[in-house]
Amino acid sequence: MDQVDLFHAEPGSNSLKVLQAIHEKGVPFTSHYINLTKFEQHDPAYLAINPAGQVPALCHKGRILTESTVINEYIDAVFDGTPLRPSDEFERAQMRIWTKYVDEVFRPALSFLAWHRVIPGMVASLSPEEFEAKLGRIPLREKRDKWRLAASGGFAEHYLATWRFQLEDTARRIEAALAEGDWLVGQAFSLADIAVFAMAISMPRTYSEFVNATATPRMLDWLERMAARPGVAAALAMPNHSGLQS
Ligand SMILES: N[C@@H](CCC(=O)N[C@@H](CS)C(=O)NCC(=O)O)C(=O)O
Repeated sequence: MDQVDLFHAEPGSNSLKVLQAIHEKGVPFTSHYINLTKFEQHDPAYLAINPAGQVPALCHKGRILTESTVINEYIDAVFDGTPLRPSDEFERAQMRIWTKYVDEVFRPALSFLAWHRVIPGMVASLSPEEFEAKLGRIPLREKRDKWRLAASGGFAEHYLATWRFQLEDTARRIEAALAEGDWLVGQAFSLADIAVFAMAISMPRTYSEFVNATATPRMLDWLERMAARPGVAAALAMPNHSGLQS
């Protein structure tokens, strides 16, 4: 089997998404760790790999792919091993509805709320000049705006309430899907489980008010079954150099 190079951060969020697919498929890979707390994603050497300055990025046969959802479909299409996409086209579409939802709703809501908690503290340790210098290295304008907003006292309550509602609604959707079977789509583990798990893993800890044994028993059981899968367990066991938790 060909080998790939994977540029990634801790086993959390979008990096965990791709690490799970790689380990589940058994794809041989070289790990290139990018330390986000040291802003290594904005180093010129990494920007040459992904000009957006974000992880993960995959290199296969000298060609680079970005976007975790797209990378995972590519890995499943190109490499042998357990299929991670349903063969039935309707179920495959259902899988994509989950991965699209993760990218467009679930992950942004989680991410904005985490920024709201963490960024003001990080920025407080920088002088205004250091802050501007860090911002100047960020290639994506929306990322620079997100930093500025989070640093200037945080996001408006209206947005915070919307993101909290979206997370609670996500927990309800996961619980409802798992009433139909052991996995999110059809009767088999798929990229839908991988994408949702990468984001939901920390929710029993960070959002215990609505992810708990009373409100979401099936989701808790699914999180445990996911973490016990050998491929997922191997992804979770990847080093966490910075101590960041997803
Ligand atoms: N749409 C991209 C998003 C990638 C992304 O947001 N990566 C985060 C880590 S989970 C990152 O690199 N953050 C650092 C930064 O943007 O400076 C994907 O799915 O791969």
